[in-house]
Amino acid sequence: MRSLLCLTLAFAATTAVAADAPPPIGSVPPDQLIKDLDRNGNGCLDLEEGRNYASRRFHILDANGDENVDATEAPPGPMETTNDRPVSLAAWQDAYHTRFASFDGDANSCLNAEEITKGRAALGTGGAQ
Ligand SMILES: [Ca+2]
Ligand SMILES: [Ca+2]
Ligand SMILES: [Ca+2]
Repeated sequence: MRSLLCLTLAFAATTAVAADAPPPIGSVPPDQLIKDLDRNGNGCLDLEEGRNYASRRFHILDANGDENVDATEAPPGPMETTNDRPVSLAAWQDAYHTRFASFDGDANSCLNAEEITKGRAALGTGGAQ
């Protein structure tokens, strides 16, 4: 958690979002992501492990508690899973699920560092974000 906290602080310093919000899941290095979020210790990021992180971040970003994250609470950015604003928790999670499935090359509902790296690279070349 220590390095994730450092990332959080670095992110907060460069943006206007809530200071205690964790960084977008897409901005955390793959090895770090698995190290920090692998609760069941199977060495990869399960759908639920990543979704819990994304959901927790949503609630922290939702400063006014209206169950939507708007552009003032979290401006769209290159590392965000979805740039839709305002976005509901359900839409936020749906975007995460879609992203997860596109990364999960062997369809075992768990992402290893290689799948995350490849998935992010594919997004970069595909121009999706
Ligand atoms: Ca896991
Ligand atoms: Ca809100
Ligand atoms: Ca997999």
